[in-house]
Amino acid sequence: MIDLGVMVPPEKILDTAEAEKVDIVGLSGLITPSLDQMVDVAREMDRRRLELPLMIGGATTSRQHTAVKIAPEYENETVHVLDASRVVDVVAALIDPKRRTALDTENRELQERLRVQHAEKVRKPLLPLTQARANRVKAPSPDRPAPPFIGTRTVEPALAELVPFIDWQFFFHAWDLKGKFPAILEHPAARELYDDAQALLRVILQGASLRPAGIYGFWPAHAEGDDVVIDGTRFSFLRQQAEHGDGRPNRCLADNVATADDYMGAFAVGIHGADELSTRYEAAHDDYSSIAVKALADRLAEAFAEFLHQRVRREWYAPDEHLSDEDLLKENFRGIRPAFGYPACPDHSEKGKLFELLGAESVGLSLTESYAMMPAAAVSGVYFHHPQSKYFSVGRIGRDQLEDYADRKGIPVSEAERWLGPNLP
Ligand code: B12
Repeated sequence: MIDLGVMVPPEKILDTAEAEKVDIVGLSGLITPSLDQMVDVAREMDRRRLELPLMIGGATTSRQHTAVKIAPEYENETVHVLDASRVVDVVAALIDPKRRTALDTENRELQERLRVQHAEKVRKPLLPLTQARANRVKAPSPDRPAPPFIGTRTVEPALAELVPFIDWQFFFHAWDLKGKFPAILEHPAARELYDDAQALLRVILQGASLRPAGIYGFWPAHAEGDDVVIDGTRFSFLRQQAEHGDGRPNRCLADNVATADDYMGAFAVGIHGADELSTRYEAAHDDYSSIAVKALADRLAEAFAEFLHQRVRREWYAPDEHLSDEDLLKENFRGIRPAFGYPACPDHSEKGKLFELLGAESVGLSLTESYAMMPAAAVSGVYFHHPQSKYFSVGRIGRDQLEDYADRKGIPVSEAERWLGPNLP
């Protein structure tokens, strides 16, 4: 297997595939912008008349997306592989001429069914944007607590402070072990992994080889339609347009902020040093620790976001908040911290404004041109204090909202289409 790494341009992937005479090309996508690039790779494979199967995987991909958007661009096998444990079987089939034909037939039938299903879903009418807006969440927050300060502050906790906030359940996901923590530890493989991770964590804590650094802030804010305006920065949000038919509102994150005299917060946190440490283990031929370091750094980044959210709630509006670990994990507290890219605010490109507002570079965080954050173990987002604020999925939006959104952001509709791909038919 030739691992080309992350954020590799299509030309390099395909030039390597041709030069090395590989049997199969595999693409992995973590966040939405990579989905479009997968379509580009498929198109380019078609243009080059390659005959290699194309395999698609990664957290942000799906069978539907592969069937509807990627497979139609490439004449040969385009297979979505749900998880890595299936990959050996799929590859074995793809390099065996007889099994390859059978797999291809089955895969094409499946993808055709998925396209039909998709077409049916898309036919379901949406509410016009004006009507969706009229069905907004109308209850304003009973109070608009003043934040502890206006502007930004850096935050550099000791690693040990973040450890209690680690949600171990997701750590096991990285190894495809699914189950609730701590019950999952009854599984011998999970127990072994957990013990190894604890040992590695001790080494990391002693050597201080990973370094947390973040920045957060609060500003006076007000909502203007589906935008929230802060200090000259306009964050544009999207509104659900599905016709729920059961009295539920059509949610938009901007509804959490009042039209005057309110506040909003923001944050960006990262764990530095994971790539360096992981490369050192790799050089010592210890792939297991190399992967474990990255998985731990990811958990610590998420733990950092939880740690900071708790501090923010206590500083801002819940000084007496003391939650059990369970309530903390279940998020039984006031306020949310949605991150751009999550289903409630799917446009990754809003991170550009967020980083500028926060001055996130000052703590060593940066954005790639497709708005992935560096270092990889990083989380950023906004804070809402509204007691009824909650996470939701925007889902499919109509052409009217797409055009309105592009207009609000001052970008061409074609560009908005690119960022909102998964929310469009
Ligand atoms: C861990 C995680 C993180 C970690 C690590 C991220 C990283 N750099 O790797 C942290 C906490 C840092 C993080 C941050 C963010 N995340 Co995140 N994260 C996840 C999470 C929970 C799991 C992803 C994961 O690593 N799983 C473990 C790996 C091994 O699984 P996997 O990627 O699915 O891959 C498996 C299969 O797909 C398959 N596979 C993968 N690739 C390939 C390739 C081939 C060829 C084949 C055959 C198979 C295959 O094999 C793997 C094993 O079975 C997902 C949600 C979820 N449950 O999937 C969100 C998720 C990926 N994150 C998301 C988002 C939005 C973000 C942020 C942008 C949020 C933010 N604004 O801060 C940032 C971005 C970070 C950055 N650097 O830019 C969204 C992406 C949505 C989207 N459509 O874009 C998700 C889907 C959550 C959600 N539902 O909204 N995240």
